[in-house]
Amino acid sequence: MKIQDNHSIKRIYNPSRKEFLELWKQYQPFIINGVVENWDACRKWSNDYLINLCGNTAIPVDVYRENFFEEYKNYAFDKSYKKSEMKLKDYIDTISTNKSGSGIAYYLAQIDFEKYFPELIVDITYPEYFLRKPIIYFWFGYSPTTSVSHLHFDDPHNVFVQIRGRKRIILFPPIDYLSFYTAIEDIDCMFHFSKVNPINPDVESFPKFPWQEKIEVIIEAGEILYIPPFWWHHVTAINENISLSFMYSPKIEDFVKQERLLSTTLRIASHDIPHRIRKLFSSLYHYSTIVK
Ligand SMILES: O=C(O)CCC(=O)C(=O)O
Repeated sequence: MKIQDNHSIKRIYNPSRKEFLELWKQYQPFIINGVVENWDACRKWSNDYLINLCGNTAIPVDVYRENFFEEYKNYAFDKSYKKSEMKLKDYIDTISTNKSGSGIAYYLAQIDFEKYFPELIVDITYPEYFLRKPIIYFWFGYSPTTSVSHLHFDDPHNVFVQIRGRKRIILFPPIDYLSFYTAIEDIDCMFHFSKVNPINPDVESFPKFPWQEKIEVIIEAGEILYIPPFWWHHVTAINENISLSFMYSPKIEDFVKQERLLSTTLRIASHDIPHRIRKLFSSLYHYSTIVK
Protein backbone atom coordinates (compact mmCIF):
# COMPACT_ATOMS: atom_id res chain seq x y z
CA MET A 1 0.00 0.00 0.00
CA LYS A 2 1.47 3.39 -1.02
CA ILE A 3 0.57 6.14 1.43
CA GLN A 4 1.96 9.63 1.14
CA ASP A 5 1.59 12.54 3.55
CA ASN A 6 0.84 15.76 1.69
CA HIS A 7 0.00 18.94 3.65
CA SER A 8 -1.43 16.81 6.46
CA ILE A 9 -3.80 14.81 4.27
CA LYS A 10 -2.89 11.29 3.23
CA ARG A 11 -3.24 9.98 -0.30
CA ILE A 12 -3.68 6.37 -1.24
CA TYR A 13 -3.70 4.78 -4.69
CA ASN A 14 -6.47 2.35 -5.68
CA PRO A 15 -6.78 0.67 -2.26
CA SER A 16 -8.30 -2.76 -1.68
CA ARG A 17 -11.17 -2.78 0.83
CA LYS A 18 -8.74 -3.99 3.50
CA GLU A 19 -6.31 -1.14 2.76
CA PHE A 20 -9.16 1.38 2.77
CA LEU A 21 -10.36 0.18 6.18
CA GLU A 22 -6.83 0.26 7.58
CA LEU A 23 -6.67 4.00 6.90
CA TRP A 24 -10.38 4.61 7.63
CA LYS A 25 -10.05 3.40 11.21
CA GLN A 26 -7.73 6.36 12.02
CA TYR A 27 -10.77 8.68 11.71
CA GLN A 28 -8.95 11.17 9.46
CA PRO A 29 -9.91 12.41 5.98
CA PHE A 30 -7.83 11.07 3.09
CA ILE A 31 -7.73 11.22 -0.71
CA ILE A 32 -7.99 8.21 -3.03
CA ASN A 33 -6.53 8.31 -6.54
CA GLY A 34 -6.62 5.74 -9.29
CA VAL A 35 -10.28 4.66 -8.94
CA VAL A 36 -12.80 7.17 -10.24
CA GLU A 37 -10.79 8.35 -13.23
CA ASN A 38 -11.75 5.03 -14.87
CA TRP A 39 -15.50 5.60 -14.49
CA ASP A 40 -17.50 6.40 -17.64
CA ALA A 41 -18.93 9.37 -15.72
CA CYS A 42 -15.52 11.08 -15.80
CA ARG A 43 -15.23 10.65 -19.55
CA LYS A 44 -18.85 11.15 -20.58
CA TRP A 45 -20.62 13.70 -18.37
CA SER A 46 -20.27 16.74 -20.61
CA ASN A 47 -23.15 19.24 -20.62
CA ASP A 48 -24.25 17.95 -24.06
CA TYR A 49 -24.35 14.34 -22.81
CA LEU A 50 -26.33 15.30 -19.70
CA ILE A 51 -28.80 17.36 -21.75
CA ASN A 52 -29.22 14.49 -24.21
CA LEU A 53 -29.98 11.93 -21.53
CA CYS A 54 -31.77 13.92 -18.83
CA GLY A 55 -32.26 17.48 -20.13
CA ASN A 56 -36.02 17.36 -19.47
CA THR A 57 -35.72 16.10 -15.91
CA ALA A 58 -37.16 18.63 -13.44
CA ILE A 59 -34.71 19.28 -10.61
CA PRO A 60 -34.84 21.42 -7.41
CA VAL A 61 -32.20 24.17 -7.60
CA ASP A 62 -31.04 26.41 -4.72
CA VAL A 63 -31.52 30.08 -5.66
CA TYR A 64 -30.16 32.91 -3.52
CA ARG A 65 -28.43 36.27 -3.56
CA GLU A 66 -24.91 36.17 -5.02
CA ASN A 67 -22.22 36.54 -2.31
CA PHE A 68 -24.84 35.40 0.20
CA PHE A 69 -22.26 33.10 1.76
CA GLU A 70 -19.70 35.85 2.33
CA GLU A 71 -21.81 37.12 5.22
CA TYR A 72 -21.73 34.58 8.04
CA LYS A 73 -24.84 36.05 9.69
CA ASN A 74 -26.85 34.62 6.78
CA TYR A 75 -25.59 31.12 7.32
CA ALA A 76 -28.43 28.64 7.37
CA PHE A 77 -30.85 31.11 8.87
CA ASP A 78 -31.83 33.41 6.01
CA LYS A 79 -35.31 32.59 4.80
CA SER A 80 -34.71 34.24 1.39
CA TYR A 81 -32.77 31.15 0.40
CA LYS A 82 -35.19 29.00 -1.62
CA LYS A 83 -35.56 25.99 -3.92
CA SER A 84 -36.80 26.51 -7.45
CA GLU A 85 -37.76 23.73 -9.85
CA MET A 86 -36.29 23.83 -13.36
CA LYS A 87 -35.35 21.39 -16.11
CA LEU A 88 -31.73 20.26 -16.15
CA LYS A 89 -31.25 21.73 -19.63
CA ASP A 90 -32.50 25.13 -18.38
CA TYR A 91 -30.19 24.96 -15.36
CA ILE A 92 -27.22 24.26 -17.64
CA ASP A 93 -28.25 27.09 -19.92
CA THR A 94 -28.65 29.43 -16.91
CA ILE A 95 -25.25 28.67 -15.40
CA SER A 96 -23.54 28.98 -18.79
CA THR A 97 -24.91 32.49 -19.23
CA ASN A 98 -25.18 33.65 -15.58
CA LYS A 99 -22.07 35.77 -15.18
CA SER A 100 -20.61 36.70 -11.82
CA GLY A 101 -22.15 40.02 -10.74
CA SER A 102 -25.66 39.25 -12.00
CA GLY A 103 -26.85 39.31 -8.38
CA ILE A 104 -28.48 35.86 -8.38
CA ALA A 105 -26.74 32.59 -7.68
CA TYR A 106 -27.91 29.06 -8.52
CA TYR A 107 -26.64 25.77 -7.14
CA LEU A 108 -27.90 22.30 -8.01
CA ALA A 109 -26.96 20.92 -4.62
CA GLN A 110 -27.48 17.65 -2.82
CA ILE A 111 -30.16 16.04 -4.96
CA ASP A 112 -30.86 12.32 -4.79
CA PHE A 113 -28.82 10.97 -7.70
CA GLU A 114 -30.61 7.63 -8.15
CA LYS A 115 -34.05 9.28 -7.99
CA TYR A 116 -33.42 12.12 -10.43
CA PHE A 117 -30.88 10.59 -12.81
CA PRO A 118 -31.46 6.81 -13.11
CA GLU A 119 -30.14 7.04 -16.72
CA LEU A 120 -26.68 7.96 -15.37
CA ILE A 121 -26.26 5.11 -12.90
CA VAL A 122 -24.56 2.89 -15.53
CA ASP A 123 -21.73 5.44 -15.75
CA ILE A 124 -20.59 4.95 -12.15
CA THR A 125 -19.27 2.02 -10.13
CA TYR A 126 -20.46 1.79 -6.54
CA PRO A 127 -17.40 1.83 -4.23
CA GLU A 128 -17.17 -1.40 -2.24
CA TYR A 129 -15.36 -0.13 0.84
CA PHE A 130 -18.51 -0.35 2.98
CA LEU A 131 -20.71 -3.40 2.49
CA ARG A 132 -23.96 -1.43 2.68
CA LYS A 133 -26.09 0.71 0.42
CA PRO A 134 -25.26 4.43 0.25
CA ILE A 135 -27.49 7.40 -0.38
CA ILE A 136 -25.89 9.24 -3.29
CA TYR A 137 -26.12 13.03 -3.61
CA PHE A 138 -25.42 14.86 -6.87
CA TRP A 139 -23.83 18.36 -6.87
CA PHE A 140 -23.45 20.54 -9.98
CA GLY A 141 -22.02 24.02 -9.39
CA TYR A 142 -20.12 26.55 -11.40
CA SER A 143 -18.30 29.33 -9.54
CA PRO A 144 -16.77 30.30 -6.18
CA THR A 145 -19.36 33.01 -5.52
CA THR A 146 -22.37 30.83 -6.28
CA SER A 147 -21.63 27.21 -5.42
CA VAL A 148 -20.67 27.11 -1.77
CA SER A 149 -21.59 24.73 1.02
CA HIS A 150 -20.93 26.51 4.29
CA LEU A 151 -19.22 24.96 7.27
CA HIS A 152 -21.14 21.93 8.55
CA PHE A 153 -20.81 18.28 9.48
CA ASP A 154 -22.79 15.18 8.51
CA ASP A 155 -23.18 12.01 10.53
CA PRO A 156 -22.66 9.43 7.73
CA HIS A 157 -19.30 8.37 6.29
CA ASN A 158 -18.87 10.41 3.13
CA VAL A 159 -17.04 9.00 0.11
CA PHE A 160 -16.93 12.25 -1.85
CA VAL A 161 -16.23 11.77 -5.55
CA GLN A 162 -15.18 14.57 -7.90
CA ILE A 163 -16.36 13.81 -11.44
CA ARG A 164 -15.69 17.07 -13.30
CA GLY A 165 -13.90 20.32 -12.42
CA ARG A 166 -12.33 21.27 -9.08
CA LYS A 167 -13.39 22.15 -5.54
CA ARG A 168 -11.70 23.70 -2.55
CA ILE A 169 -12.54 21.82 0.64
CA ILE A 170 -11.61 23.08 4.10
CA LEU A 171 -11.84 20.53 6.90
CA PHE A 172 -11.70 20.75 10.70
CA PRO A 173 -11.67 17.82 13.13
CA PRO A 174 -14.67 17.46 15.46
CA ILE A 175 -13.19 18.88 18.63
CA ASP A 176 -15.36 20.85 21.07
CA TYR A 177 -18.79 21.39 19.43
CA LEU A 178 -19.26 24.81 21.04
CA SER A 179 -16.06 26.21 19.55
CA PHE A 180 -17.70 25.93 16.11
CA TYR A 181 -20.29 28.60 16.97
CA THR A 182 -23.50 27.05 15.73
CA ALA A 183 -26.66 29.05 16.46
CA ILE A 184 -27.64 26.55 19.17
CA GLU A 185 -29.30 29.33 21.20
CA ASP A 186 -31.89 29.55 18.39
CA ILE A 187 -34.46 26.78 18.76
CA ASP A 188 -34.85 26.55 14.95
CA CYS A 189 -31.14 26.49 14.19
CA MET A 190 -29.57 23.89 11.98
CA PHE A 191 -27.58 22.08 14.62
CA HIS A 192 -24.79 20.94 12.31
CA PHE A 193 -24.06 24.33 10.66
CA SER A 194 -21.41 26.76 11.93
CA LYS A 195 -21.67 30.55 11.71
CA VAL A 196 -17.96 30.71 10.93
CA ASN A 197 -16.72 31.34 7.40
CA PRO A 198 -13.26 29.78 7.25
CA ILE A 199 -12.54 31.56 3.95
CA ASN A 200 -12.64 34.96 5.73
CA PRO A 201 -11.30 34.26 9.22
CA ASP A 202 -12.91 36.52 11.83
CA VAL A 203 -10.80 35.74 14.86
CA GLU A 204 -12.31 38.52 16.97
CA SER A 205 -15.91 37.30 16.66
CA PHE A 206 -14.97 33.63 17.01
CA PRO A 207 -12.01 33.50 19.42
CA LYS A 208 -12.49 29.84 20.42
CA PHE A 209 -12.66 28.58 16.83
CA PRO A 210 -9.82 26.09 16.11
CA TRP A 211 -8.32 27.99 13.14
CA GLN A 212 -4.96 26.22 13.51
CA GLU A 213 -6.56 22.79 12.91
CA LYS A 214 -7.54 23.64 9.33
CA ILE A 215 -6.85 21.10 6.57
CA GLU A 216 -7.31 22.50 3.08
CA VAL A 217 -7.45 20.42 -0.10
CA ILE A 218 -8.14 21.11 -3.74
CA ILE A 219 -9.95 18.09 -5.08
CA GLU A 220 -9.58 17.38 -8.78
CA ALA A 221 -11.72 15.44 -11.27
CA GLY A 222 -11.14 11.73 -10.79
CA GLU A 223 -10.30 11.96 -7.06
CA ILE A 224 -12.15 10.72 -3.98
CA LEU A 225 -12.05 12.44 -0.58
CA TYR A 226 -13.13 10.38 2.41
CA ILE A 227 -14.77 12.64 5.05
CA PRO A 228 -15.40 10.91 8.40
CA PRO A 229 -18.68 11.45 10.31
CA PHE A 230 -18.82 14.75 12.25
CA TRP A 231 -15.76 16.25 10.56
CA TRP A 232 -16.59 19.87 9.72
CA HIS A 233 -16.23 20.84 6.05
CA HIS A 234 -16.65 23.95 3.93
CA VAL A 235 -16.82 23.43 0.15
CA THR A 236 -16.35 25.98 -2.65
CA ALA A 237 -16.49 25.43 -6.40
CA ILE A 238 -13.35 26.56 -8.21
CA ASN A 239 -14.93 26.18 -11.64
CA GLU A 240 -17.88 24.39 -13.30
CA ASN A 241 -17.92 21.01 -11.63
CA ILE A 242 -19.88 17.89 -10.72
CA SER A 243 -19.48 15.76 -7.61
CA LEU A 244 -21.24 12.79 -6.03
CA SER A 245 -21.26 12.09 -2.32
CA PHE A 246 -21.79 8.48 -1.32
CA MET A 247 -23.20 8.62 2.22
CA TYR A 248 -23.02 5.51 4.41
CA SER A 249 -24.80 5.51 7.76
CA PRO A 250 -22.51 4.20 10.50
CA LYS A 251 -23.23 0.69 11.78
CA ILE A 252 -22.80 -0.38 15.39
CA GLU A 253 -19.48 -2.09 14.63
CA ASP A 254 -18.06 1.17 13.20
CA PHE A 255 -18.17 2.67 16.69
CA VAL A 256 -15.83 -0.08 17.84
CA LYS A 257 -13.59 -0.18 14.79
CA GLN A 258 -13.12 3.51 14.00
CA GLU A 259 -11.04 5.44 16.56
CA ARG A 260 -12.80 8.25 18.43
CA LEU A 261 -16.11 7.82 16.53
CA LEU A 262 -17.92 6.72 19.69
CA SER A 263 -16.46 9.44 21.94
CA THR A 264 -17.18 12.12 19.29
CA THR A 265 -20.76 10.89 18.87
CA LEU A 266 -21.33 11.00 22.64
CA ARG A 267 -19.85 14.51 22.94
CA ILE A 268 -22.06 15.81 20.14
CA ALA A 269 -25.10 14.00 21.52
CA SER A 270 -24.60 15.81 24.84
CA HIS A 271 -25.50 19.03 22.96
CA ASP A 272 -27.86 17.55 20.38
CA ILE A 273 -30.20 15.68 22.76
CA PRO A 274 -30.96 18.70 25.04
CA HIS A 275 -31.44 20.81 21.88
CA ARG A 276 -33.96 18.29 20.47
CA ILE A 277 -35.81 18.14 23.80
CA ARG A 278 -36.05 21.98 23.94
CA LYS A 279 -37.31 21.95 20.36
CA LEU A 280 -39.92 19.28 21.13
CA PHE A 281 -41.23 21.23 24.13
CA SER A 282 -41.27 24.43 22.12
CA SER A 283 -43.36 22.85 19.35
CA LEU A 284 -45.71 21.20 21.90
CA TYR A 285 -46.17 24.59 23.56
CA HIS A 286 -46.76 26.21 20.16
CA TYR A 287 -49.31 23.49 19.25
CA SER A 288 -51.14 23.88 22.59
CA THR A 289 -51.52 27.64 22.04
CA ILE A 290 -53.02 26.99 18.57
CA VAL A 291 -55.61 24.39 19.68
CA LYS A 292 -56.77 26.43 22.72
O1 LIG B 1 -20.01 19.87 -2.75
C1 LIG B 1 -20.58 20.60 -1.95
O2 LIG B 1 -20.93 21.76 -2.20
C2 LIG B 1 -20.84 20.10 -0.55
C3 LIG B 1 -20.60 18.65 -0.36
C4 LIG B 1 -20.90 18.26 1.04
O3 LIG B 1 -21.00 19.06 1.94
C5 LIG B 1 -21.08 16.86 1.37
O4 LIG B 1 -20.98 15.99 0.51
O5 LIG B 1 -21.35 16.60 2.58
